Amino acid sequence: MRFPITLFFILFMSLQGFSNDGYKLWLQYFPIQEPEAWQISALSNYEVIGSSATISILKKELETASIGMIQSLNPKKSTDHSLLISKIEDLGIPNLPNEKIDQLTADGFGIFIYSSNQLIVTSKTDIGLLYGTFRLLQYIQTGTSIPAMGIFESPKVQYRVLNHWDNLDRTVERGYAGFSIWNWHRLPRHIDQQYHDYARANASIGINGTVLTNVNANALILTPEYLEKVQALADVFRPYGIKVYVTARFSAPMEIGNLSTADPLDPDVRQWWKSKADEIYKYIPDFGGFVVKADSEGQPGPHNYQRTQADGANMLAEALQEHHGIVMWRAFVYNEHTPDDRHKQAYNEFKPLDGKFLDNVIVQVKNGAIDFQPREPFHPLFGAMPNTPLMMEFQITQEYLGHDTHLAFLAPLFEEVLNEDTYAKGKGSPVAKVIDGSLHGYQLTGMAGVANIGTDRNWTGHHFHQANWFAFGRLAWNPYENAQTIAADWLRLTFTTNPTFVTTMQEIMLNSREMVVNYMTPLGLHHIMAASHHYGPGPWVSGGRRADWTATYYHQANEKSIGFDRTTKGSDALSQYASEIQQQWGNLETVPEKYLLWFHQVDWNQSLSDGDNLWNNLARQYQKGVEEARRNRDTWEQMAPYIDSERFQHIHSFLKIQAEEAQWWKDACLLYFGQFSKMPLPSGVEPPAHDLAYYMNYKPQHVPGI
Ligand code: BDP
Repeated sequence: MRFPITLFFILFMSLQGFSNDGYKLWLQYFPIQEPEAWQISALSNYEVIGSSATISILKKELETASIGMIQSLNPKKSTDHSLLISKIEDLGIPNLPNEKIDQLTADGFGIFIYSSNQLIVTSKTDIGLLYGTFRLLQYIQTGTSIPAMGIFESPKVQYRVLNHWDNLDRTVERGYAGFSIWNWHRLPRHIDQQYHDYARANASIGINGTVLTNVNANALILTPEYLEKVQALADVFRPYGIKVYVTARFSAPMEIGNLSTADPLDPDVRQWWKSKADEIYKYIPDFGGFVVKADSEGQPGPHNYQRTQADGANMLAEALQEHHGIVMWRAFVYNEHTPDDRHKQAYNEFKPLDGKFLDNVIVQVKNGAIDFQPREPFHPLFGAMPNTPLMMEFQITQEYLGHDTHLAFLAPLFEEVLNEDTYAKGKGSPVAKVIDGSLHGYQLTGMAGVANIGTDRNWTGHHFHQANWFAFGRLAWNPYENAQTIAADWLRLTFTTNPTFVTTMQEIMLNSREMVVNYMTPLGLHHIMAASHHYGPGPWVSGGRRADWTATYYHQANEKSIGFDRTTKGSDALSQYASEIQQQWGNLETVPEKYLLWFHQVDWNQSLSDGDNLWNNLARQYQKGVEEARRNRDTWEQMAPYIDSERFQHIHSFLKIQAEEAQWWKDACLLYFGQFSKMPLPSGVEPPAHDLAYYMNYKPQHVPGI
């Protein structure tokens, strides 16, 4: 029976208008207001050649999209199709742009207009076709026309993976959007629809790997009981082009293998890992491999046996090699017994090991030598390891950027880091070229993002944080994409193509990360958040088990000055960068002000580029951040007419929280630092709402994500 289209349309529109919980992410497929002829014909008259689980997913996607976007329930079955989706080998038509098609990698796709009226999506693989179809649907939804020369794209990075810091009890370390979406207890017998939806969302932005478990690993994941569960997830994800990985606990041979050591050079230990790998591949023939956090923050590792990080990584790599698995070995290695600036430790550890890793190891370097701060200079290892493939680890979840309630669009942060010049081969050696492998000719390339996904109905807590998952996927596919385009695309796919809404919110998104820096850690301040849960300000945090987990270690404020001296006069961390950078950042006159207190200890009355002193500058930055957060809240109030009320209300209440917490940060930090500067707040900076003791005594309980 045919559903009356008008009735369907009215029903759809009303759902769209009043209730939308955000579950559909950027795959809303809402009705196109005035569809153009090519959009209608593509969505109503298409043919897909081929059959496989992936092709079935692709066909279903086209159906969902055409019902949603043009309310077409019955695609025409004419022979002269307006849209043809087929692998190259099955296309069977002459005069194709073969040169461009030949250059595509396995995941790549071409979308082009053939003989003036037919749109073709093609690829060498089914996964490439799925990627191409998603891209075409995004073009249709956003009202973007297909350029005359077509679109021919291959991912610039091979391993585009999410890292879930999910524990087996379903808590999520640094996760703020509910519990883990992996319901280990019900697996493998129950396969939740959400696993399919997760894979589909990832495939729509080109993500091709998922690390299911926390870097602070639990060896249980390697036992048969859990491998069955991992297998069930792998089976769901496979047709979406997504491989699974798990974190390998270095001491697993002792914990679940009854060995007395985990020494990477011990033959029994090596054999144990080999057998374990063989066992895993029986469950999951295309298992991706391991991610390892070793010798860091209490995790076991090769240091326990006086071995190097390469010894550890190579042992696992050897076990995976014949199965084509890889090891993503994290460079986030530091410890409290090394009396050196934490900033320097990863470089000191890994630089001497350059070239000593097996071919299936890629070293995963965190964004920033400290820890995912709202702003960090790029990690000095990028550019310093020409003979060892390095991959980027970004943090999508907002451990240090206000958790789930603070709107911070992270594409500008990722972009800033990717664009920084390492000078590894002279000017023009940006981090992006390290990541895509072109600078050093790496054989493996990758980008990891620590996921912000949880059981919240909208996946990410803040609706706008879906944009960070989206942006990560886009930048992992192409690290040269720009934040403006990503923001506009996401807004148009997620909410509406209305230009007033898109332009207004795009601007807010693009400025939002800088705003967070302003009200949290301006001018290069870092690591001044509350201890343990990292929620809210804590510039007074000191003492405890280790200095490099305190705030006072990093800001070094005293009555004369503030900031961490990383020049030759201080910790000399700057010497780990190229000489061009050392010269620029090492000099008070030339260091970009955004990194000022990261690298220098500066007198309170030092005058900055605007002629005013450091204290006044700092205070004004905090105030600016607060004002912007308030302005965003007010601007959002004008957006009500453009979107559904459910998401409008949700976002509104989060923006109110953000404005309040921005003020909390400003008041607490300025009161605290003001004790040292002993200077009054400059004009235009509001006096704090409470005294310092109030903020120091305010201790929120049961903050999630620890
Ligand atoms: C820090 C987190 C901690 C992680 C650690 C890591 O506070 O929860 O375990 O990094 O990346 O950012 O290993």
